[in-house]
Formats: sequence, structure tokens, C-alpha cells
Amino acid sequence: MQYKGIIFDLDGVICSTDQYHFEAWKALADELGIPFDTRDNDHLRGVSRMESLNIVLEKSKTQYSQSEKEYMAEEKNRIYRRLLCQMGPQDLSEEVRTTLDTLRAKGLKLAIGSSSKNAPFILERIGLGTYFDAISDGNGITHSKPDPEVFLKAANMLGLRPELCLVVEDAHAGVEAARAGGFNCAGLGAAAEDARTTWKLKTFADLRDICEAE
Ligand code: B16
Ligand code: MG
Repeated sequence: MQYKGIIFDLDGVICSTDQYHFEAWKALADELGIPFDTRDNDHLRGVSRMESLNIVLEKSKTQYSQSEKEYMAEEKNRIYRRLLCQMGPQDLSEEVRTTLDTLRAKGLKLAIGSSSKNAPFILERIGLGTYFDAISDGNGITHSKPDPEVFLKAANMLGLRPELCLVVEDAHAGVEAARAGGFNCAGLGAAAEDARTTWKLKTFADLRDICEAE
């Protein structure tokens, strides 16, 4: 079947904000005396800020109240936003930019489907603030990935049924969300190893071949 739209995850697919998430969670975990490494960080990919915090706190011996947790999540976000301020158009790779342009030139509609509440800010920083036909992000959903809500909303914004859209993801939670919503899914990085993906990408530019082969 010919795809009519592509829904891209943001963090880890369009740009590498995953490194900044790691640095921010690591700073918070160090402050709290909780062990945290890159393997722990992989469990946070695609899941919401508060769910991520709950995962980080699983290794803590202390029980925290809801208001303490809210303060910690805000603190992590303050650190993360400070790191994001270093980003600029140079953080959008040539490969991603030219591939997006090629897909658009084929007539595909392009959307973002991200759990992040910072998605509009990040897109602005990398010069894609007005590029996409639709942006569905953490600000407009009540259930984070692996719930399909963020992708269903993106497809709806594009005016397309899920089976006409391809989701591009780097996280297992995102692959699960895509499949639960009835989407085909192309996996990058860790998601390329996920048996539930329809397409396994070695590079972002492989998307051109997938859409060619359709
Ligand atoms: P924020 P994605 C996700 O973005 C990140 O992968 C995940 O690590 C983060 O916790 C989540 O956004 C929420 O981000 O704190 O900025 O609202 O991969 O769905 O684009
Ligand atoms: Mg991601």
C-alpha cells in the first residue's frame, strides 16, 4: 500500500535531544544519590516526564510525595531546557533535512508525533518550527507512548487513516504505540531491533527507499 503520510518521533529520530535528556536526568539522580547510567536512560525513551521520573526513583530507598515529585520533574526540565538552549540549526543533520525534503517532494504529508512537551521549542531551535504539516506532542495528549494517542492525533490532524501513515520511531514504547494504533512502523537504533517494526532502518535516509518501493 502507498503511504500518504509519515509521522516522525522527535527525540532520537529527527534530532539527538536524547543526550540532553540523559544529562538532565543524570544531574537530578546524582543530586538525589540514585545510580543512573545510559542503560537506565534507555528505559526513559519515548515515555512521559513523570513516568520517566518514576522509573528513575525505582532505585531510590526514599518515598517521595507527589508535590516533591512534581518539583523534581520541574527541576529536570529546567536543566534540560538550559541544555536545549545550546541547540541551533546546526543540530539538524544534512541527512535528515534532505530526506525530509525528498519525502515531501514525493507528495507525502509530514507530521511530528512526540511525547515531549518541549517539541515546539526544539523544532524552533533546529529551524523546523513551521516545517511540518502537523505537530502532535506531549501538550495535547492525556496518555503517553506506549498508548497510541499521540500518533492517532497526528494522523487525524493530517486527515489520514492510520493504515495510510508510516510512523518512524527509535524507542520500544513508540513502536508499541504505533502498532497499537494500527500503523506500520519503521525503527531506527534500538527500535530497529524490535520485532514489531515493519521496516528496519540502518539510516534515516533509508526512508527514501521504503517510500520508493511502495
Ligand atoms: P519532555 P519523543 C520523549 O520524546 C523522550 O524520548 C522522552 O525521553 C521524554 O521523557 C518525553 O519525550 C517527554 O519529554 O520532558 O520534554 O516533555 O521520543 O516522544 O520525541
Ligand atoms: Mg524518541
